[in-house]
Amino acid sequence: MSGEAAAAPAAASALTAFSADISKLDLSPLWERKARLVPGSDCLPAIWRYADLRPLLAQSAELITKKQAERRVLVMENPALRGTSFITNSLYAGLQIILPGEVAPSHRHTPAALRFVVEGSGAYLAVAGERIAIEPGDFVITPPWAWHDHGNLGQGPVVWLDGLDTPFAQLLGAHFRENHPDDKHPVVDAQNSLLVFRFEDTCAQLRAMAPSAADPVHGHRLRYASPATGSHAFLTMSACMQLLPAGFRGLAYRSTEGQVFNLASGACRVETGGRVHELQPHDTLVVPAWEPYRLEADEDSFLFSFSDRAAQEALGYWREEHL
Ligand code: GTQ
Repeated sequence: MSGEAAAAPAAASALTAFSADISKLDLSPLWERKARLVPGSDCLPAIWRYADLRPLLAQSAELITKKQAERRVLVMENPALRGTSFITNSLYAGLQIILPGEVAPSHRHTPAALRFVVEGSGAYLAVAGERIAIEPGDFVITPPWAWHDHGNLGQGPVVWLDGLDTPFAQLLGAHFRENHPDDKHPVVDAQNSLLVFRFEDTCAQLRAMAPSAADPVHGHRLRYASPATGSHAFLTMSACMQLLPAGFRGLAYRSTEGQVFNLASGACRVETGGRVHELQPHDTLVVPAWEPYRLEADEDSFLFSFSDRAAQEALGYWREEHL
C-alpha cells in the first residue's frame, strides 16, 4: 500500500467532516465524484416488435381520437429510462397512427423531427408550407420550429416512426412549442420537396452500389442529407438507409452514437447486448452508445436508422471502434 494513497485515520475523518460541511453549501468534492468517466450510458439495448405494436396502435385509435390525442403515438421508452419518454438519453422515438379522414393539428416546436413511413397509403405531411404525399419507406425532415400538421386522405390507417431530438431541447432548457391558430397551416402541394426522400429512389441508389463497395460493418449505407447544409439531415440527428445484401455477415463494431433501427424490408439479425435479435419488417431496435453490435442478413434487407451522430460530430465527441 502506498503511503500517499491511504490517508491517516485522523485525516480521513477530517475529510469526511469536510465533505459534510461543504455539502451544506451545495458543494461536493471532485475526488469523491461518482459519475461515469467512460463512454457508454445506462441505456439498454431493446427491441419493440411491430407484430406486438400494430394491434396496440389499432386499439389506441379506438380509445382516443386524433383531436383528443393531438398526436396518437406509442412512445418507445428505453427500459432504463422509463418515465422519461426517451429511447436513449439524447433521442425520442414513437410510432404514430392516423386514420382515414383524421388531421393532426398544426403546431411547431424547437425539437427537430423525422418521419419514417411504416405502413399505409394516402397520407400527407404538411411541413413548413409544403404538403408532401407520403408512401411506405419515405423519409421526411421536419426542421426545428417549422409548422407541421398531418392528414390521412386514404382508405386505411397510416403509421410512421417519429424520431425527435427532444432530449437536447430539454437538456438545454430550450423546449418551446406553440399551436397554430388553425388546424392546418397554409401550404402548397410539393411534388419535389427537398424535405422528402422517396423509398424507391433510396433503394435504387443502394442497389446501384457496386458489391465490392460494401462496408464490412454496415453493408451499403446512404446518409440522408440536409437540404440546408448538405451534411447530416439535422444539426443533432443523422439518418441512414442501409442495404444488407443476402448472405451479409457484418463485423463487430461500436460507436458513441446511440442508434435506433427500423427494418424497412427483408429480414436481418442484430447481435448486441449478448443477444441475437431477429428483425422483421418495422421492428424497432435501439443500440445505445458504445454498445458492440453486429449485423447479418440472409436476404436483401433495407435497414433504416437514426442517431445522435450529427451532434456528436459537431461537438468533437464522435468515436468508433472496429472490434
Ligand atoms: O407529429 O408533431 O411523436 O410533436 C412527438 C411530438 C410526434 C408530431 C411525436 C410531436 C409529434
